[in-house]
Amino acid sequence: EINNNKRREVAEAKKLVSLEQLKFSPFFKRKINSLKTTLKAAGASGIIAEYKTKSPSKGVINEQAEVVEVSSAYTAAGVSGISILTDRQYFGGAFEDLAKARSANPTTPILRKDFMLDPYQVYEAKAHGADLILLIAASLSKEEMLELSETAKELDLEVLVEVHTEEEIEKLNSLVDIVGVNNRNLKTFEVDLETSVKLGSLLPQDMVRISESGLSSVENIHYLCQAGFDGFLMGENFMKTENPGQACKEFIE
Ligand code: IGP
Repeated sequence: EINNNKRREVAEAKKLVSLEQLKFSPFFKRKINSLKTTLKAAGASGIIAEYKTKSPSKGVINEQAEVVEVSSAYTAAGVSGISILTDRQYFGGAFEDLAKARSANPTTPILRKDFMLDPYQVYEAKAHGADLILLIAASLSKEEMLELSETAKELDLEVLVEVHTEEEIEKLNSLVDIVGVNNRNLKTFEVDLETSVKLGSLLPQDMVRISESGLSSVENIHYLCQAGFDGFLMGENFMKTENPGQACKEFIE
């Protein structure tokens, strides 16, 4: 259902803005900030902090947090990367949020978090200042994942693939930069950190890996770090507070 809605949304967007027009964005000329590099840097916090104002599992999370303020505070707190939701329907996101976060944080790796299914969306990501895109293995075929990865590489973007089951690992390709294990079952919304531990052990040894969703304590991070994870994607734990940037700062300290 999400995919069908997205297809419709992309078809509408294509009518309004052509690929050629997207290429005129000044963000097309910038050099990307590599999340893979910041995650592997000595002393990296590994925290990838997310900006999202609502979600299907929680409804409204935060109504007043402003993207420039929050993303700048995330950077100041020492995150390794930032994730910005651009999906409006389910997560209350917007392209403007991505572009604003980019302008406010010129050197922080930024992920466009959305449901990608068409190469056009990879151009959109680039045009609004993203450094990497997310491909959700559960909703794409191996062929689609390869095509979207190729487009990302043509535009010098990094590729993060999200997996939740063992079978989905088969869909990885050689262009993938980072694998994210989603601890949240997207059907039941249940979270289980053991998903990360289990799938992490099945990933290629040298693959940069992050654990996503349901992380709320320093103990969670230490546990996953010991299981070999390089990064930790956290949204709600920060966004549910009145001051997400401050919450992130205190967490990293
Ligand atoms: C963040 P949490 O539980 O910290 O808010 O989760 C992130 O992992 C979650 O937003 C997410 C997501 C996604 C959102 C993971 N995969 C795919 C949209 C689409």
